[in-house]
Amino acid sequence: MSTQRTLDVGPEAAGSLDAYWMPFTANRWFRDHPKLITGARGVRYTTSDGRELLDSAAGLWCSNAGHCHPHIVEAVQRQAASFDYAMSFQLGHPEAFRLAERLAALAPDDLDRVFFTNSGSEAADTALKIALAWQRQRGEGGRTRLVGRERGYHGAGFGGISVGGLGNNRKAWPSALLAGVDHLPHTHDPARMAFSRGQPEWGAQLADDLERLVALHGPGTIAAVIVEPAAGSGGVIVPPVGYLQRLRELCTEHGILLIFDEVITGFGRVGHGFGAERFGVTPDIICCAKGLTSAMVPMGAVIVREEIFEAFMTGPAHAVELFHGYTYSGHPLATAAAHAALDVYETEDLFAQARDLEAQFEARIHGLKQRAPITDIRNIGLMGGIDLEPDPDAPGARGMMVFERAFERGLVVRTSGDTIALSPPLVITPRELDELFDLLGEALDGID
Ligand code: PXG
Ligand code: PLP
Repeated sequence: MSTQRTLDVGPEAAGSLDAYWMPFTANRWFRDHPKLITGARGVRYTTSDGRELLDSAAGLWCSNAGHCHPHIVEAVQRQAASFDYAMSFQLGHPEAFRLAERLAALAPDDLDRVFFTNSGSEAADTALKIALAWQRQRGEGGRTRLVGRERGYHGAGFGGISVGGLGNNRKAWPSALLAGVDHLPHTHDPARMAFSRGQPEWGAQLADDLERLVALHGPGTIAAVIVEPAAGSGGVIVPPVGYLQRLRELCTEHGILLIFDEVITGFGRVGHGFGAERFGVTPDIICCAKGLTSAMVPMGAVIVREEIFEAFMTGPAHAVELFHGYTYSGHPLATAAAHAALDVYETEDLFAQARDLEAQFEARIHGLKQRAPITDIRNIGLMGGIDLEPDPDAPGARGMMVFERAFERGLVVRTSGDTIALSPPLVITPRELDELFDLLGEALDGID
């Protein structure tokens, strides 16, 4: 057994860092360079040693209303004191029905039926299961194939990693990936679109690859295509002008369901309720999570077209129509948090605020170009990606260095390999946004 590491996290507690196996983390590095957060408010964290940090990532793309928003805190406290939980199968509670209605109203067109989950991963798996089951239900049981996209992220479940397109997330489980999955090409071509602002002009035709897959496997074989309208984890990949429209046309033409995974792009991240609205394309199914509760309590949701729901409403009335669900689907605490987060988005007009901040965000992120060896910068709404040129001898090292240097200067940035992803809380002020980019610029200055 290795030497136990201990850490003083304040007068009230001293603990060991050994038992917790951290998610998507360099665990040994963390034990040697621990960074513990003990408080959060608005756009800032406090650390165990009493420092303040500006949060450029809204948690992990999720604390859209800012941390510990008083309205959401109060709603959750009140809920916890009055009604914790009731059986979620065959019993319901009124607020979950009301929340489903609010989400249906936020989603485009006839995406009017809502299935609750506890995370984005569960939302992605749920959407894929509904898509496959729906095709059977309507007599298209031959449609068993699923199509994702390179560099896509749809969570960490077996379904999500199968349609996902991040090699690191798949390579340890080659035998466990779903059969019958193909991937469209990703849309990031630095040779043609480096440093583009907003949507790149080039690349709509990359959607045509779906026709190749239809031809290859034959008509009537593909159940659904799942994409993030703008990819987040894969490095903030902004859809080329016309790309999502083309994908929509092809899916409609070939009887394929189009699933938008809006776990990141939902709830104001691109200046609208959903990316579907921002990009003017209506999918058949939307997955969401994260900003749904502004990360106060975990929750995800899958919003489907009325027609999809209706196709399941056959057979005897007493029979379960879809054998799927979670103990905590529509959990009362998460439901209360989601209502309160939606209240805040409405009363503080945060989606419009994100739109208003987009020009400043765009100008400042592209202003970083000369600060370090940077090969590309991309932005849409309040999400942005910066690619550092990898050190040929140590890929990922520059990214880690920026993370550490920013942290020392009072800024938390999300880095993944040599890509920096920015997604500040929507409540950030213009002055705080300047502070964020000033600090990031300083962190980048030392990189060569
Ligand atoms: N779909 C998408 C599009 C996501 O971005 C998930 C599904 C999974 O959600 P859960 O709640 O199961 O994590 C996500 C989550 C990062 C990062 O820094 C991104 C996510 C999660 C953690 C880190 O890129 N996205
Ligand atoms: N594993 C076991 C043994 C269970 O009993 C259950 C739920 O009853 C689950 C997993 C699934 O848990 P959840 O519904 O919280 O996803």
